[in-house]
Amino acid sequence: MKVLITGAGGQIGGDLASALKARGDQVVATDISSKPPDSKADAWHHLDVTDKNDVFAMLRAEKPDVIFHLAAILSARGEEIPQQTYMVNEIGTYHILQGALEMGVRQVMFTSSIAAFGAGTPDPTPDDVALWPTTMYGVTKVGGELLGNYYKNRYGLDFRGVRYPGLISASLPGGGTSDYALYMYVDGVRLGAYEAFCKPEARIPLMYMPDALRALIDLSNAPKKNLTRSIYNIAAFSPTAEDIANCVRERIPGVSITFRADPMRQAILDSWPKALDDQIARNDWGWKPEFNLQTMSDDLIPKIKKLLSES
Ligand code: VAH
Repeated sequence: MKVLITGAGGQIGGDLASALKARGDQVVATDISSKPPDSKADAWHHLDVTDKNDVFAMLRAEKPDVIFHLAAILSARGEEIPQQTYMVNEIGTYHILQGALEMGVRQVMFTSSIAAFGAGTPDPTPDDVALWPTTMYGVTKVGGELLGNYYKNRYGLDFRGVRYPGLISASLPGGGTSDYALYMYVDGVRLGAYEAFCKPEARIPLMYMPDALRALIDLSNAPKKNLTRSIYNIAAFSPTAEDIANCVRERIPGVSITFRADPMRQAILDSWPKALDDQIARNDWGWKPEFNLQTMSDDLIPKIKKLLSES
């Protein structure tokens, strides 16, 4: 099967390309950035999703069976450039959906986020609550969910997606508010110290990248008749920032992890759910995480050491 990834240069994209290659797909990676040296994709093309002609020409030329649409500016960076974030995230998603429809792409996979939720949701937060995000990133994720669902209901496009927690992987952080968690590991290894931009008690849903990739691929493969909705909550664990710091301290002797909350980013974290109810994903397509905070930490730290030794 031929798959096309947008935003392939981001945190998810590189690992997703490797996972799709491993299952035998032909992988066309696209991004506004240049191909990373370790990319496993079969092809890499420059693609600006805000340029409709660019998107349509790419889809016409490549004719993918499935698009994994990852291209987005994340929450914290998005608050610095909200108008550009709208163009990339919202208008870019419209171009992908309309292009998929016109070029006969079989399926579009969409990566939404816990950022689609606003403050005051139930704990744990179910799939269907009022969505009042406080970030432009969150607004565009809600918009993408609703637009994709429209294309599914109006035109029959096979549109599916997950609401990702904060994702943690052996990669360098990229403008996300959930990156305080990843920085604890990366700077803990790199510098032996990290001052987190959140409070010790900050708590949001988090997930290890191998679980995140498996969720997206399993949902893509799930029989359509089993699915009761387009977009699904998926969850793994919801530790406090202090819990994560203790995990790192147990594994990196002498590491210093301290806290100095940045009001803007702490406010974003406070607006997100503390935990998700993902029972519908478990019922519809058998979702179940395999990593918890401890097993993730055991697997992640050696991978970060290898990543930093090679950079
Ligand atoms: C962000 N990593 O921080 C992303 C994610 C749940 C947060 O969507 O913006």
